[in-house]
Parts: sequence; C-alpha cells; structure tokens
Amino acid sequence: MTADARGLELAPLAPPAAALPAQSLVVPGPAGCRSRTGCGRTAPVTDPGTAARIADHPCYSADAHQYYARMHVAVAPSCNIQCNYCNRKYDCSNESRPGVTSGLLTPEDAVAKVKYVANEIKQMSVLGVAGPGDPLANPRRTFRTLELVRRACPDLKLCLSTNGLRLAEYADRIADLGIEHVTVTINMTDPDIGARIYEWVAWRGGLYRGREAARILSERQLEGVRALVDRQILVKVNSVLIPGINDDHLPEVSRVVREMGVFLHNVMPLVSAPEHGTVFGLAGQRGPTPAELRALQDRCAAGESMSVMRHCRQCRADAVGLLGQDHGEQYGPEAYQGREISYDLAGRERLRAEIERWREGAQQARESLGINANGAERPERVVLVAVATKGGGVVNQHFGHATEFWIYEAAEGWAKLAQIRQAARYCGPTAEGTKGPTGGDTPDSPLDSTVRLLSDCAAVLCSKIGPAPREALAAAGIQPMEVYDLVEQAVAAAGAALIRDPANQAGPIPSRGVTS
Ligand code: CLF
Ligand code: SF4
Repeated sequence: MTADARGLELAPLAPPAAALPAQSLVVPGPAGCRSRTGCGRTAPVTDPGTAARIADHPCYSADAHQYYARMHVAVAPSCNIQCNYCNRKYDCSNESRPGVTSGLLTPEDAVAKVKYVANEIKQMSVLGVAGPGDPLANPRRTFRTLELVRRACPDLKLCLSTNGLRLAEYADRIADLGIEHVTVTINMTDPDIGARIYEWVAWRGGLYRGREAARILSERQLEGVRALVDRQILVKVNSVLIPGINDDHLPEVSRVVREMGVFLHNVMPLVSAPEHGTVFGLAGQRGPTPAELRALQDRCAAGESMSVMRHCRQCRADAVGLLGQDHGEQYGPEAYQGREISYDLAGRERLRAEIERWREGAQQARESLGINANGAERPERVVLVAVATKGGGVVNQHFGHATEFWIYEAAEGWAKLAQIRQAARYCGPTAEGTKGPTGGDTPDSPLDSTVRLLSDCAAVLCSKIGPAPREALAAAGIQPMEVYDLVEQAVAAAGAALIRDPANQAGPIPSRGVTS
C-alpha cells in the first residue's frame, strides 16, 4: 500500500507487478477459482480504440475505477432547469450527491487547484466539470476552465456532465476541445413522466412548466446526444431512479439511448430526505432500495449489448480522489492560490506506468488461473458476496473500516460487480449512522445497519474482522471470510465454495442471494 505526501491511502502499487510472480498476488486466498468475467461491465468492449479511451477512466471502466481517480472542479453555479431532487445547496460537506459542493472556483483558481492535486494524486486521470449547476448553463466559466486545464495538464482526460438542454449548440466546441467523455442526465423520454420530475425549464427566454417543459428538455437532450455520437464522443447517460415515477419507464430510456449509440447507462438511486429541502425530499418521495436498484439495472442491461454502470458513487461537484473518496477539503485555496505550480508530467507518467505494470501482472495472474475478463455466460446459480476493499483490485480492508461494500455475483468462474453499497464505518471515531443507497439515516448502530445492508449476501470478504461483527454477521447467516487476494479471484472462489457446500444446498444460502 502506498501513501501520497498528504497521507492518502491509494491503491497498492508496489511492488510493480512485473517483479511479482503471478502466484504471489494470491496471498492466503482460496485456491483454484476460475473467474471468467471482470467486474462491472456487462458488455465487452471489442474495439481497441474505444478500449484505449476508457482504459483509465474510472467511470467508464469498472476495472479502471480500482486504480484511477477523478477530480471535479465546481465552476458552474447556475442551472437552466429545476429538477425536483436538487437545490444546489452549498457548504454541506456531509452530503454526497450531485449538485452539492463546498464552494465555487474561478477558472483560474480551478486550473491551479487541478495542477496542485494532479501532482499530489498522480493516479488522477480525469478532470470533470459537473456542477454544482449545469456546466453548459455556465458556458464561459466551463469552457475557460477546460481550455486552461487542457493547456496546463495535457495528460488529463476532460469530462463533462450536463442536463443536455444546451448540448447540441456546444457539440462542436466540446469536440474541438478534445473532450471525449460526456454524461447526459436523461430521466425520461416521455413528457408526462418528465412533468413529475422537473419544476421548470428555461429555454430561449421563456420559462416552461409541466409537460411542455419536459418535452422541450427531452427533445434537446436527444438532439444533443445525437450530435455527440456523430462526433465520436463517448456518451454516458445517467438516469435517476425515482420509484413510482420513472422506474417502469427507464428500460425504455435505456433502449432509446442505446439505439442512438450511447456507450454506457448509469441508473442511480434517488437521494432524497426532508433535510435536503428538495421538492421530492419535502414531499416524502423515497429512493429505491438496493434490491430495487439492482433489479432495474438488470432490466436495463437484459440481453443487450450496452453496458450498465454499477459502480457510480454519485459524486459531489467538487469531489477529489478514487470514486467513493472525497478528499476535496484537504486541498483548500491556501495550497494553490497565488502560487506558481509546475506540473509534474514526468512523475505522473512514471506512476501511470507502474499502475499499468500492476494491472498487467494482475491480468496475467487471472489468466494463469483461466480467467477471461469478458464474455462469459452467467452461471445457473450465483450467490451475492460483499467485499471490503480500498482499491487496487485487492480485498484489502478491515471490515470495521469499510465505508462501502462492493457487492458481487459469485460462482465458480464468475465474479460480476452488481452494486456498491455505502455503509457506516463500524470502528473508529467517525462511526456514524448509515447513509445507505436510499440516503436515509438510520437510528441503529453502525454494525446493525451494516448487517442489515448486507442481509441478502451469503458472505463478506475482508482482510480482517473482529469477534463482535463476526458473531453478528454469523447470527444473520452471513459468513465472514478473512482473505487477502485479488478481488475477482476471491469472489469466484468464495462463490464456488458457498454453492458447493452441502450445508448450503437446502440451508440459508438459497434465501441469501442464490438466484438461477
Ligand atoms: Fe466526473 Fe461524471 Fe466524468 Fe466521472 S463522475 S463528470 S463521468 S469524471 Fe462517475 Fe461520479 Fe458517478 Fe458521475 S462516479 S457521479 S458517473
Ligand atoms: Fe440540479 Fe443538475 Fe437538475 Fe440543474 S440539472 S437542477 S444542477 S440536478
């Protein structure tokens, strides 16, 4: 495990994989597993050019998200629509949802901060503008920032996330800047459904409400997506799953955008609580349960070639670090404002080479055990297994330190990332109530919350676990397993063992996530 100058725990990059015999990656994990799939992707990327474009993008590649970080700069304050799940609240560092940020940056401060952070977190491969308003409702600030970053940090990928209302008119500018990854949030293609999601849309000097607002927005969004796909930009569509409003409609959205050439669909849970002060929060609109979210993601992916993203963390507009980490507040203006910062391109390239050697070694280790990253058929029976990891592709986290669990479908030769679930940290001073996928705080202890969060899992894989949580999990029928191993190998081996175990054939396992 390496740590950067500010003590962040980053991925385990040393020793480089080239110097590491494949077998030594498998520390004391269960032997003999044969996973045929990598994590996350539901469709293989066969085009080498596309594979190269997503290889180090933590959102477009589930594998990359174990190694590479992203950074957002909050330069775009205004918005031209009003979603019922957003109020663009500032100074709320305990919240982690789109549109929330601790402060605004000027383009000049943003590029200084990016240079500083990129030198500190050399795994940072992507710079995104994602709010706190809509980047394209603030075109001057957004494009000025992206132009400055493009010049100062030539190895960074540029990324943009927008509601799509003004996308078509900026498609050429986006392409000219070399922005290859754009996210459009599309929650509906049916204006009647949209009328329940949007309060108003500001378009060409008019303020529209209800069905007409949703019709304008939807038409502009699809026009914008078409313009980007025509320019070979990789488009990801984000959709917020709002139970009772667009849940039955999202598979249709998925179909429509897939036919237009969208690369990836990310269905995210509505984050809604009264204290957020949003229309949905105040109205008591609930978010989906983890099971509802997973079922909907499966429906969107069913039998089709478009990938569905399973590892989104619904980042803040000023997020910094690996997905799931928010180190933004560690990089305040005193670190970068008014300073001459030289960009350490050579140092970044050295670290990137090290990461890629590690990934190559991990891949060789998987292949030596018969692992193929893509294209396998789903086995007849799978079991859900939770993993505690700090990244780097390894089960390497203490159960009590986990603030999220990666939920995998597991079986012999099968390790497919199904979901990320946020948890309360059980050990240590920051233990607090759970902020689960529904966003609601729960009054019970962090351990109780976590056991409930994992109640559909057959096992938890972690590097270490204490006696109290071990007992609590076992009492709930969840097997704690201590392991230090590559994630996919450990998951597949655990799945095989759990499904094979005669004690599980008629016991608790079928009710714990075994599906057929
Ligand atoms: Fe940021 Fe978005 Fe680019 Fe990623 S996030 S602008 S595509 S670099 Fe990623 Fe965060 Fe999910 Fe967004 S995990 S909220 S999907
Ligand atoms: Fe908020 Fe984004 Fe919706 Fe604008 S488009 S209201 S910033 S969630």
